Amino acid sequence: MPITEVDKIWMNGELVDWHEAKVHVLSHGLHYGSGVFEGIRAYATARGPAVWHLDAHLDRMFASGSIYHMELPYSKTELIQATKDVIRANAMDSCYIRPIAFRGYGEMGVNPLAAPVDVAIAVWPWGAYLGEDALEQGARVKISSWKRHDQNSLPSAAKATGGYLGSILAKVEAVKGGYDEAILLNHEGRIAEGSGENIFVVDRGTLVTPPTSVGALAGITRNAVIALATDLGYEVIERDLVRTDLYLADEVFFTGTAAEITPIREVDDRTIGVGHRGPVTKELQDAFFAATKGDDPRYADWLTYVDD
Ligand code: PPE
Repeated sequence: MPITEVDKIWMNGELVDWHEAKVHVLSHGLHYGSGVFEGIRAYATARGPAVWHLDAHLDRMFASGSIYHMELPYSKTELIQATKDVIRANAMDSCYIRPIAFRGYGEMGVNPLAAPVDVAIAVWPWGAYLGEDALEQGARVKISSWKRHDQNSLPSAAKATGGYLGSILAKVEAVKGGYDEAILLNHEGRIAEGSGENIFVVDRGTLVTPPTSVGALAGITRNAVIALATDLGYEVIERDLVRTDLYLADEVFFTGTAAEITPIREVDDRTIGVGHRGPVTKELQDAFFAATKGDDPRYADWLTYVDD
């Protein structure tokens, strides 16, 4: 998806012009994938833009850094402020937010410990991840021939840049095969997640999602959907799933910051349920978008208002 350029990017403590937010070609992170990042969204509300689960996203970014011995040179409070500053500087009503911390320029060789840690936060408008259509009609997905990396190769608790090479292999295979998205199994054949989303199935009124131990990212949208569904009276369970559990489900959907809640209408050329967004997925989308817009006071804590 092409990036829509805006004016400023927050980089190492300053707001710099979009085209000046540059790094050296010998940056450690470029060569070895030594970076951690987040994807966050801010939504338009009656009180101006509000960032969805900012705290949880920044906590995960610090956790990702600590797994890789990467201490971020800013506090959480400073990064909250920086996020608000960059949204304000670009006059965004709603946007996608991409904080990244990576090993910068100054050292070569695999050992990153002496390389500086650079931090940037960019924002831009980002529409529906798998296309506007998919939010209603559902996406067509394929189980990938590429497996989700093992917990003891690349831990899924860290949202690290290098880990996305596996997602890239799976995504390109899916897209070249004419599908919208890939689902990765782990090495035991359990459903792990999409290339950039968690996955849920609806099985006779119960929501089922794989536990993170299968190698899925502990998605923040996943947690929000579990809470919303529970509040709507659904039972939600974490249980291992195999590919036929998807084929036979009443509904299947992805969750993610970029993907939000995207229904899946086909898996491996098999129609799921009614063949488009099912009623439970719709109910969850409605609850989700009401909360993101600040229309549901029960979830007021999940929003950080930029102009407070
Ligand atoms: N699994 C993976 C592999 C993943 O990348 C994401 C987010 C999720 C699950 C869902 O996590 P959460 O956003 O916390 O609910 N993927 C981000 C990056 C997508 C991209 O193409 O870049 C995102 O959605 O922002």
